[in-house]
Amino acid sequence: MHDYHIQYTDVRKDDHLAGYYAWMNFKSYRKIAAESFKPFFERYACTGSGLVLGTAQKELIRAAKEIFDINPVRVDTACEQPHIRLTTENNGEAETLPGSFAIKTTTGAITVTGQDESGVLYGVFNLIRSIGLGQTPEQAQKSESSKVELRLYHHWDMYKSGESLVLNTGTWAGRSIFFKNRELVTDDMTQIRDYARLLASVHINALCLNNVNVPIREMRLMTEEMLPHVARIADTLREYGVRLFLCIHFAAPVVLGALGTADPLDEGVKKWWSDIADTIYRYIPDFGGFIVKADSEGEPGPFTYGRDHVDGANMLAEALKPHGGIAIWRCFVYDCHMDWRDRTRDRAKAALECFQPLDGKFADNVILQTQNGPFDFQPREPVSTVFSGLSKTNQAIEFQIVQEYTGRQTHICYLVPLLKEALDFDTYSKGEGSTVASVVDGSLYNLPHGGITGVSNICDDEYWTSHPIAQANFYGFGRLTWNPQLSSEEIAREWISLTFGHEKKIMDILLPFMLESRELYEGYTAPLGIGWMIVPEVKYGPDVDGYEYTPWGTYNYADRDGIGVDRTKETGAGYTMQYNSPVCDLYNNIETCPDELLLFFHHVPYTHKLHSGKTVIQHIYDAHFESLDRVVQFREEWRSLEGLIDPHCFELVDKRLGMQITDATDFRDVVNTYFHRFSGIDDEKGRKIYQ
Ligand code: GCV
Repeated sequence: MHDYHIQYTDVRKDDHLAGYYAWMNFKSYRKIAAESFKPFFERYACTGSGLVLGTAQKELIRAAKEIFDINPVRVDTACEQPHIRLTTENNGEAETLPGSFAIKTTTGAITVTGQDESGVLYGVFNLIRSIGLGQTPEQAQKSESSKVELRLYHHWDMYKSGESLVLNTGTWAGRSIFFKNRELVTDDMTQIRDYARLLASVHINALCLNNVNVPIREMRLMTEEMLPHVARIADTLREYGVRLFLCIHFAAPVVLGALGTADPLDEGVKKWWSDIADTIYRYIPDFGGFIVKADSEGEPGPFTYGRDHVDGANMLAEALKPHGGIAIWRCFVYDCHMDWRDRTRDRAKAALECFQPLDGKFADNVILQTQNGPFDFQPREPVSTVFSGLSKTNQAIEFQIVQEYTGRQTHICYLVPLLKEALDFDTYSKGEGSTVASVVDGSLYNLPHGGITGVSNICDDEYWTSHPIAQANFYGFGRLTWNPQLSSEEIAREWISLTFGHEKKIMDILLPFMLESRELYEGYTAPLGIGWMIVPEVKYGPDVDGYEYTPWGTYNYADRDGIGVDRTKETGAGYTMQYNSPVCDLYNNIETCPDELLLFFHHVPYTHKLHSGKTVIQHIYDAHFESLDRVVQFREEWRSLEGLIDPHCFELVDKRLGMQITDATDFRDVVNTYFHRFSGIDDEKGRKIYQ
């Protein structure tokens, strides 16, 4: 059997190629930089002081040197010669939301005004990005702010990272940058600082260090034993305005504290957590807070003590409150011991059923964090109904940027279109226009907190993300957290230009493929919203029945006549009814249900006609053949870029495309043969389907 475990890339720290600096390789901007910027970069002035403002100056100086070969001189603000002026004195130039900035160009100065120090840093990064995009000082002018308060990248990293990367033992991207040789990094912070720089460049302002599943060693991150080390990481992130969060284990008072209980209403337990919070804030004064996976997939939670999620979350929130911290409570709560024989129960319904009755009861420093879809980061899922069903609780959306289920950093799968679909989705909670973006930024219901979080795809390799093109997912995630209105194409264009330069041929070849790539991955893996046709545990490689008779609740119910899960009101599990009108009817009605989600909501015969005009079975065959063919074609196109792309990157991508083709061929043949055997229906185009 093919080995579907993670394929590492080399770690070549000696060789700081463009890959390491990613889209922030200022030297590569030289070719395109407008000369008219040069006089401004001769001098700079800065009003105010502080750690992050210091970073903003360093980045400005670095850009001057690396792009223009200039060592800028510091001047005072009265300077009459051209200069760049950084200031936190915001007299209406910038908005007032944290991180807001404005860039204004006059003949004498380019002024970067920040509402706060982070605002100045973001403004500087925007100014430099404009240079990398070939804009002029006039075109660089802008004023930006973000309604999304929490923009968090979540490292599902563990001590065991790099040892054995199967379920729950590491990051799905590769080796951790924080835990090396089974220890937390405590000495040289260079790589972490370089990483913080990338985070801030796309305005991510928070990072969680450890996996949501928290074994005992990770539990100790919040204790005196480990906090001095954790604080060093927090100190480094702080230079770039990034706050640190930690995942906690709900039963820590029992495991670490030797209390007999972790009951959230027990006074001893409350005090234990409050002491923990006090200790953390002594080491990390701007600590962001806790992220909690409770009563989920075997992780303990309040249910053990007959309490509910409100009791659990509010107890932690109370401990954090005096310090300004937040408790992020995950809604990934479902029964993972389901019986495939029992069709009355549906995992998709679990999160809303669990949390809707609790709406309005959470403390105001609790955020409920829900995955974009009701299952678990499949290449295609409808948007979770939790965003449609709560109105009195702070909410965040959780995306998976690491490609656990979308090609394991081996396939090119540009995820921004998937993210956009979820953020743009109209919940109709307050009538038309009630988008998920407006739910999670708190604006729809005027709630104090909200956020967009992503499971990080960062690992310890020369490109940070194993696959060089997967950097676009990191970049795109950050750009969208700051501004959910940006388009997938806009973001891809920026990333390609900043990473590969301005050669038209690169854009012409790479851009269309990136924009198609998620649908291609979907095309040769699982059809029409069904998901889960993968090898369990490794979550990669074809296995149509891999999850079919498991307790995970992730079934396709394929038989000789048809496929799909009936989630309708009339004859199925009724998940469609968790959506607001008119979405519930759209999905419930087989006539109006969009093709790409048909099998998520309906069980249909293989001969059912899609809106596309194809039958379901023909769609399955076509999608598997054509998606693979497109990847093969793209590899040829990529090869025509030789000489235009850094040779090492060129080869690495080429090699990974080879792996993508091999694995997509496996998917094509296994999935097509499976359904051909079941349905007995031939491909109308007569292509090879193995028997
Ligand atoms: C970190 C799924 C994933 C796990 C993940 C879990 C979660 O089960 O496979 O890797 O755990 O979801 O999101 O909590």
